[in-house]
Amino acid sequence: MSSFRTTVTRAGLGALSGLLAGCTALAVAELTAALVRPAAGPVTVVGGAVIDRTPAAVKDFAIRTFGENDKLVLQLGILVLLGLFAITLGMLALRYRRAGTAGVLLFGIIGGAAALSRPDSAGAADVLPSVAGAVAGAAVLYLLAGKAEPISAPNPAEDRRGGWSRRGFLNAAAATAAVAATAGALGRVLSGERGQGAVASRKALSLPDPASPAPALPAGTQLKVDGISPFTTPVRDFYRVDTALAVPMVDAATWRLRIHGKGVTGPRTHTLDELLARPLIERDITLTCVSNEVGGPYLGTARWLGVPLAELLREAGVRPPSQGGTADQLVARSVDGMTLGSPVEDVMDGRDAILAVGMNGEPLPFDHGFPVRMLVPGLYGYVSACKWITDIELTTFDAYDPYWVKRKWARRAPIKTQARIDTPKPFARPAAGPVTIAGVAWAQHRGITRVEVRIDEGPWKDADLALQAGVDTWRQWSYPWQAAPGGHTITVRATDGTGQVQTEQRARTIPDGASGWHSVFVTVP
Ligand SMILES: Nc1nc2c(c(=O)[nH]1)N[C@H]1C(S)=C(S)[C@@H](COP(=O)(O)O)O[C@H]1N2
Ligand SMILES: [Mo]
Repeated sequence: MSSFRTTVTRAGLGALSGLLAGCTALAVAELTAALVRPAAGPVTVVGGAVIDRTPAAVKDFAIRTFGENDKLVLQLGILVLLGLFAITLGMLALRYRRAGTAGVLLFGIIGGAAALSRPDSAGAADVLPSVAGAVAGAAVLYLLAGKAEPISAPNPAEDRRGGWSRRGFLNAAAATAAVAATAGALGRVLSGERGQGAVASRKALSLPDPASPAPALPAGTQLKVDGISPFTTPVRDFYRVDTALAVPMVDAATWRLRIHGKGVTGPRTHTLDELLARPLIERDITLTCVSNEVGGPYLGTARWLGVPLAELLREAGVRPPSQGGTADQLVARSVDGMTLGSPVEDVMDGRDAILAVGMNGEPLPFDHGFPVRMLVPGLYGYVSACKWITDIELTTFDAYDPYWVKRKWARRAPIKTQARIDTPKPFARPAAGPVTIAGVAWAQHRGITRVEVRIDEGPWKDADLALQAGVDTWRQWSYPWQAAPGGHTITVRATDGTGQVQTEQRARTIPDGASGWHSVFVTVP
């Protein structure tokens, strides 16, 4: 009985020691990261390494299942796993003090290796947080495991429960918890301060007026239908897709963009002020993610303000392949090491490829790439829309595969023609009688010329089209339906500016974007 209780108590002590050691390790690591390199926190680097090694299909599943919470789920998963390992090591340490302690150090090595494997790794400095954390965690575990040893000296009964010194252990545990909490809080404050410079630089930024403003949207671009996506997506509703576990906080004052590589006769480095001093253009452009399923949410339209990219390239001596240029791929690189490759021909063919500084009238939000991101109308985001851009290298498709291409996504990915039903929602129960079916259709840089709706297996009927703002944006549509009682399948398809009807052929998002018709099932009671 008593020996059973002793066993349980000792297991609990081990678990507690392990958890405290784990918390200390994490807190010290995050504090060190805040001091030397915020991007090298252990959860960030391990999470980043996991993201980079996740097979495309699993990543696709994660985006589908957890949506924009995918990163939160990953981070929580890492913390839970770490917690379980810490508990195990703690219990091990009570029996084998050295082995348990060494286990904690092993985690430091894993964290350090993960940090070094990051594309934006700055080398040795990135290893420091994990190593410092592991050493602190190991020390704590060694200490606590010692305190939880059975003590042999005779002692007053109140000081002994099941053979261990209760007071000694509890004091040490409390001290450890206090140290971990302080280190963690300090790390928080420091990394918060790090971002302050970037936040201040964004606040101080006043966007110049565009030399070429976007035309005012004609009233007919926006249909008056409840439940339809607004033509311009508010920033707070704009989808976000990226691999950044910690959103890069870039200070506009120190930001630079370098343009170099094959066929560049005059390599350049631009500051933000230099870009802002140039004539800016303002354009409505619909951005779409290649991970968007048929009917999915990963697209949005914003009014972007920025520098025409082709002009910058021409000034640097770049020519498109059709004019004898030797580079056919433009690789954009972000401050966090992401690489995205676009065809030079597309960027320079006269379309509004831009380095954007503004989104819907405000400086780019940090989530969407502050201070500067790239956009190329007509191409999926992963081959064009580099956020937090800092480097443009001219190269060839033969010579270099950017991040997603290394992971089996297509080298070239023009956006596929798609239509989406926004209302009614799937499994809605609209009353019999007039029901307005409505949504958006997109085929960026080709435009939308027709949208058709089909009820059940009936004939295709033309939907009413909103005015087309331009070939680079989506177009709203609506269809007046007389709903009869029963279950109905509503299907939609679009035709693009080249006369091509949207294919019925179902394709997965991998490797170059989903295709097929969107349909919604509703029940009319
Ligand atoms: N630096 C960086 N830029 C990036 C990405 C990224 O992971 N890192 N993701 C790309 C992808 S896949 C898309 S769809 C768009 C999404 O832009 P948004 O988050 O502003 O909507 O950004 C692109 N630019
Ligand atoms: Mo994307």
